Amino acid sequence: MGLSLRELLPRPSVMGVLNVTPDSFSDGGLFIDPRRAASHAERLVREGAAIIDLGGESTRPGASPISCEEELARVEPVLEHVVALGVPVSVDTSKAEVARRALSLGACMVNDITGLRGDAEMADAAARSGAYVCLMHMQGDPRTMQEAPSYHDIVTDVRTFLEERVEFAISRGIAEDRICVDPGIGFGKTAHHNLELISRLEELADLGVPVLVGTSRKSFLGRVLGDASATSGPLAAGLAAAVSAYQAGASIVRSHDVREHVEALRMAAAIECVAHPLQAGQEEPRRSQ
Ligand code: HH2
Repeated sequence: MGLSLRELLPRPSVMGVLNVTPDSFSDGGLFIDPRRAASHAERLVREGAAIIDLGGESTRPGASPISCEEELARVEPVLEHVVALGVPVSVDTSKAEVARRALSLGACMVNDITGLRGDAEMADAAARSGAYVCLMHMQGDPRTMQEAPSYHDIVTDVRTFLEERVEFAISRGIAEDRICVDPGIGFGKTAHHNLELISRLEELADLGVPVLVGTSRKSFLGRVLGDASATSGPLAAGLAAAVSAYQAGASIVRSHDVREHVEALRMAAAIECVAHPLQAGQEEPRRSQ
């Protein structure tokens, strides 16, 4: 049984990003060395990360996929150090074999940017080990997703997709209280799509499972600020986006800059507590059955 995801990661929680890749869009190459990765993980925990998201494959726009062996060779040497810190660990992967191995070494969550569509064995791998699962929306795949993203209505389309993915996950044996959903900021979306998703996030929060949002350092932040060719965005803009997402119902914020996000979200939570004392600490509305 164990804790529900809401108990493990109460709103608001910060998920600290640890990319052990040579080519991630904002921190590629920094933590390839397992000792540097382990000490960065320690720092993220000190700064208040409630969970560490360990990723061995970049999903930046234009990224090409890597093999399972390559991904495991990056993730495995770091995983045991991070698990030893005593903080929950999520593995950012869409490969069932990587997820299985990481879960067997102590990770407790699978963060799958394909929403369990990338590998037919992923749902089973997560269900068998009782893992927590993050189901993310992405239009297309990282190689081509930013070429011409198009939606009928971005929020309705993403909501319909996530609702279907939650049903799918439950049908494959993953407990509803172990699932969170993510609109996939920057994954097959224009800057305007991302802004609209954040501004109407309540429409996803009412699916009844926690919503995770990752705006940290993403290029739309730089683009909104006027740099049309930005490939990443500044911290202050990311914090504003994260706080807006929280105010619209997000529970978990995925970030590279943990201390700043923890401080900003604590402040936003303190204000919410004063504004809505009766709702403070209450569960979000349940999904209608
Ligand atoms: N964003 C990235 C990677 N994984 N997972 C979820 N659930 N939500 C996100 O928004 C998300 C994610 C991209 O950021 P990063 O890991 O820093 O970059 P890269 O994919 O280049 O390693």
